[in-house]
Amino acid sequence: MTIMSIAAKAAPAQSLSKEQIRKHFRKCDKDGNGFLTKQEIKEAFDRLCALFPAYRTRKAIAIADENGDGCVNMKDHEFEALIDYVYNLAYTKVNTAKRV
Ligand SMILES: [Ca+2]
Ligand SMILES: [Ca+2]
Repeated sequence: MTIMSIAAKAAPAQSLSKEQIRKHFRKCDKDGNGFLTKQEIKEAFDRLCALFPAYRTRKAIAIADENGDGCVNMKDHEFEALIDYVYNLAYTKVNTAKRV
């Protein structure tokens, strides 16, 4: 038995795919301006049921915001850096009902 199959058995909940995460963050661009602000990203983490959404938001911006404007540009690779970061955290669900 490989390590991967043991890990899969121990964690029955499937983590979100990159495509699911992308969709989720696109939805969180509330004003549709193509940039995710700190507030929009925090809401996205809230909906992923993150334990420390404010901390995650700071980290995500530190990693993804290459030009330092405080937002993640969804039209260039800042967005992909954000998706990679979130993907590696292996969230398993998006809470669409919760009001934040
Ligand atoms: Ca926006
Ligand atoms: Ca930026």
